[in-house]
Amino acid sequence: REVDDTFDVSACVREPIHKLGGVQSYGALIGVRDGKIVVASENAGTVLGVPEPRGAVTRLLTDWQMATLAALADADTGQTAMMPVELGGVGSGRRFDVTVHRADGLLVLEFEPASPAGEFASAYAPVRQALVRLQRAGTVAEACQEAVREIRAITGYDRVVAYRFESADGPGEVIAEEVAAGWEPWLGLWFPATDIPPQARRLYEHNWIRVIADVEDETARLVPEVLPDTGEPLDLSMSVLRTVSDFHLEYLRNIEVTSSMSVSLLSGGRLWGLIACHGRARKELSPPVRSACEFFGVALSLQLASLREHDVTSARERSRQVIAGLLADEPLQPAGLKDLMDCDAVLVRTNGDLTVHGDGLGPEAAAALLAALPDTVAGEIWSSECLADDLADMPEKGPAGVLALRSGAEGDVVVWVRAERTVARRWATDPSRPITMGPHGRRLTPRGSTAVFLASVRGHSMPWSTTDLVMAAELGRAMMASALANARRLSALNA
Ligand code: BLA
Repeated sequence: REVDDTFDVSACVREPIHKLGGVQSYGALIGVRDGKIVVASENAGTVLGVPEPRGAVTRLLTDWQMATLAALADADTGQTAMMPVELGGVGSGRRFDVTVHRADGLLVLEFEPASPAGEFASAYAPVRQALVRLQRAGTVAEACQEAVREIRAITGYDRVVAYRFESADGPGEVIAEEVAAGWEPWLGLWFPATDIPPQARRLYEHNWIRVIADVEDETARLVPEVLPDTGEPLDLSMSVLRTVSDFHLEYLRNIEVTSSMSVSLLSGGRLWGLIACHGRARKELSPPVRSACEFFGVALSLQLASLREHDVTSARERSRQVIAGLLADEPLQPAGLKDLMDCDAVLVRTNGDLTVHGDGLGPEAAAALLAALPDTVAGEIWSSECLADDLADMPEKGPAGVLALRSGAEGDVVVWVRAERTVARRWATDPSRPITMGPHGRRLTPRGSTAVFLASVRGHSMPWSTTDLVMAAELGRAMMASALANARRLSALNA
């Protein structure tokens, strides 16, 4: 008898992963308001080595320590604030690394076993050297490769990959990897969008690092379960010990991973990708090493931004020369426009006349496509690599991608089109099938390389590159300038 083992992904998307009401049990959390402990993880007494921490926080920490921690929480450095602390009152002499932030009007303190003295310095030195190497990287791939090598060296995880999203909520590709011998290589593999639900992606834009020490850990629940004033569990968005979604734990078990860490890579405040790390054994990263990784993620994000900037500048320089040659011919030659970038056809409409140059698009289909494109102002470009997703009234048999430049007033337009891409992607799992139970639970496992699933990308063209977009924008600028110059010449003649 067939068992229906398919799984409803919408459950995932709705899960409030920032309010699961618990922390990983290797550390303890307390939340303080007006000097009183309002909430604590059930293991706080055990971890801190004191009787149930309730009531006044001064029984644990001195006023001076609390003031310093509060100042740290408010310092707004953009990174996790942490300091070594020796307990003052009961439990005097016990040492912890305390990470601090504010949430729901509470000062939230997270205690982890003190890291060995000097660990910060020893984690920081290699990071400084790695930053220099990172800055020398000339491409995104090189920078990511340097980053995964470095993060693996400072943490010792078995697998470290750089994972880049195709779009904010889309699937992604492993673009760099450092992996222990005997682990299956993931470089070049695509993973479906559902592997990381949208609310997790939003969370990772604010909290840049998460460590899962042990997938078999028993969560330490927060007491009380809900805060009296909000009626909801404490918001753990910025917590470092936050307990993890069961769905994700099952995913990790299915790929035979016990510990993990991921660091956000951001571009303009949006999640661009992740450095994802996996370990076969349990692993608690000490706060100094965790901070070093977080810092490295920020540095890599900045380097990626500067590389993109550099790509844009050099594309702009190259395009100016090509475009100057193109505009020397009057009127503009469609063949020349088509050669500007890799495409299947180009449509040009000037003064109401439509020319199609290239393959795969008849005059009627071309006119239907132009009618469906959104209105933009002259000089502006609009692009899509999946018209079926991006256009409300997508004509029946159109191309998959377009790059449109409104080249003047009166509906003048240049449109480059691309057909559906034929290059297949290598998926770690069949993206078109429903999610089913893996050996340990509800998740298809990304399996061995023999099981890699090749699928063409339905409805998508090859993406438009930065160079393509810059080329079109520069052309728009040059055409406007030359139109303006012509108009001036005409009015001078008429005068
Ligand atoms: C979280 N999923 C994650 C995270 C990663 C992935 C990196 C971040 C947490 C972490 O650091 O471990 C997925 N890991 C990957 C991918 C690669 C990798 C794609 O190494 C490829 C290189 N996951 C599912 C399904 C659901 C799901 C079907 O596959 C929903 C039912 C949920 N994934 C899910 C949730 C989280 C998550 C809820 C958030 C976990 C948390 O932060 O609490």
